[in-house]
Amino acid sequence: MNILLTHGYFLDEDPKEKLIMKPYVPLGILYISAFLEKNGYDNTVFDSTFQSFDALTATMLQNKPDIVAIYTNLMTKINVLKIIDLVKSQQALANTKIVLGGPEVKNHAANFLMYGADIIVFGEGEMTMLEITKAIETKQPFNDISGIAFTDAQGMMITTPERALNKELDELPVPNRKKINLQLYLDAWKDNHGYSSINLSSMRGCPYTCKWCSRAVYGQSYRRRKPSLVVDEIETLQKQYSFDNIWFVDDVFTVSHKWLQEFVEEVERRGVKFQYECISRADRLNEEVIKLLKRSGCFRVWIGAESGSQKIIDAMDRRVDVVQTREMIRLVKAHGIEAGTFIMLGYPGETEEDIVETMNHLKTSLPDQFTITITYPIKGTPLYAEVEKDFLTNFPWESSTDRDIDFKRVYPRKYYEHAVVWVVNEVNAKKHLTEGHYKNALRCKLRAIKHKWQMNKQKTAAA
Ligand code: B12
Ligand code: SF4
Repeated sequence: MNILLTHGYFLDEDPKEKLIMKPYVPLGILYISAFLEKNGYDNTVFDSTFQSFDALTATMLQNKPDIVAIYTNLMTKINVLKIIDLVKSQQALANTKIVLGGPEVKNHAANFLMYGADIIVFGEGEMTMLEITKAIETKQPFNDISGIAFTDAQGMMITTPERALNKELDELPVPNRKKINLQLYLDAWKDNHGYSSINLSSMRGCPYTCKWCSRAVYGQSYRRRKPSLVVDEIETLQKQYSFDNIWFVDDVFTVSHKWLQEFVEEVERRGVKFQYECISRADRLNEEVIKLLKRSGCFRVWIGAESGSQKIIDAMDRRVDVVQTREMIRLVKAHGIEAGTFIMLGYPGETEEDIVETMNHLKTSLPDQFTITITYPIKGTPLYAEVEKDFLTNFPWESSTDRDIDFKRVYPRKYYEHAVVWVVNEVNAKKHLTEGHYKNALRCKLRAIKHKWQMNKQKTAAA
């Protein structure tokens, strides 16, 4: 069987991501690649990140794979559709089966099938992909494979029963990083940021219920690898590559304090030294946990507050206390760990008062890093269901993503776009003042005033 795994992400085509330049390897398909290999199916990974669509076309035409298996997320969807177009337009690829997986496919399965995909995989892909490969190889029907959707001979969409979550993460082989040129990623980091970073997963799923968050792959679950196996993976990576930082892609790294304690003990027992960055929640931190993070090499922890307004945090069903968030940012910094935080603006019901609270929250806690995005609804989330009736846009599915959706908010979207720049500059002005950089502070303040004026204009126009 000739299997080609790819992911439709072309860094060169994304001016925003090119500026950020913090690429990470596509862990999902590397997990699948390793699992197929372990079960006797060699495969090729076309890692598109540093490649072009033309190079992918050439590889496909040369390889003529029996299966092209593509990771699909919200951002790569349009490119994935282009890959489907490619397969469908080439006589040489007439026998290639298109299999899609990843977070974007579950809630758009019918669209992807109608567009030309052969099989849609819901949730975790390792076992499902193996069964699909065997079925294609032996020309068996797909009906007995759980966790998929496909179109039958009559053109009807068939959805098979859900696949149970993989309880034994420890039995999975580690991502097949040897299939890609990881050095390209490390060099991109080093050249642009002065240090390199590598991604690693120690858990799957999240037990929380934030309304805007997509749980299309792992559901509302929590499964964790044995600490010793995670440390094994780190040690192996250290032998194979030279990198400065590890980015744990885990949804909430500190969700289990027991696991963290064991992990730290394992790291110390073996004397492994590394630096890492992870995501947490304020309610899963306390002084003891922060000390554990520090002891094991954590240099930055992201504490997703999402808003400085408790009203909005509650509307998101985020289940954290904004005061506790501020306290944890302070405590993390006091222990010599950098604090990062994620913020969203434009949530349903968010007024200027809420935005001011968010700004004050950031000014008070002064995290080392923060990112602000404008809320958009991802299909399949409770937020999507909540605002669907208020959609202001109706773009064709083939040429848009959920990120393009606008919905009726307290003020127009443009208002929130200016609010993002306003908040960023107000907070940065405060930071510069604190550090004695008065010129920079003044520059930020002037930019903030300009965007506050634009916010007022948008508000008046909408009234
Ligand atoms: C780390 C991360 C990032 C990082 C790094 C991304 C990277 N390249 O690694 C950063 C911070 C850059 C990022 C950015 C964004 N992200 Co992000 N990210 C994640 C996160 C937390 C982990 C991803 C990961 O490595 N998972 C571990 C691997 C093993 O899981 P997996 O990829 O899902 O793979 C499994 C299955 O999906 C399936 N599978 C995957 N591919 C395939 C292919 C086939 C053929 C098959 C059969 C199966 C299959 O099998 C795999 C193994 O079981 C996920 C949430 C999560 N917990 O997964 C969000 C997530 C993927 N991100 C999301 C979003 C929305 C974004 C942004 C758009 C946010 C924004 N800025 O607006 C950007 C887009 C960036 C981009 N250009 O693509 C959403 C995607 C929703 C969607 N419908 O697509 C997620 C699910 C978060 C969420 N819960 O809402 N992200
Ligand atoms: S936002 Fe984070 S804590 Fe909330 S459900 Fe998603 S992964 Fe879990």
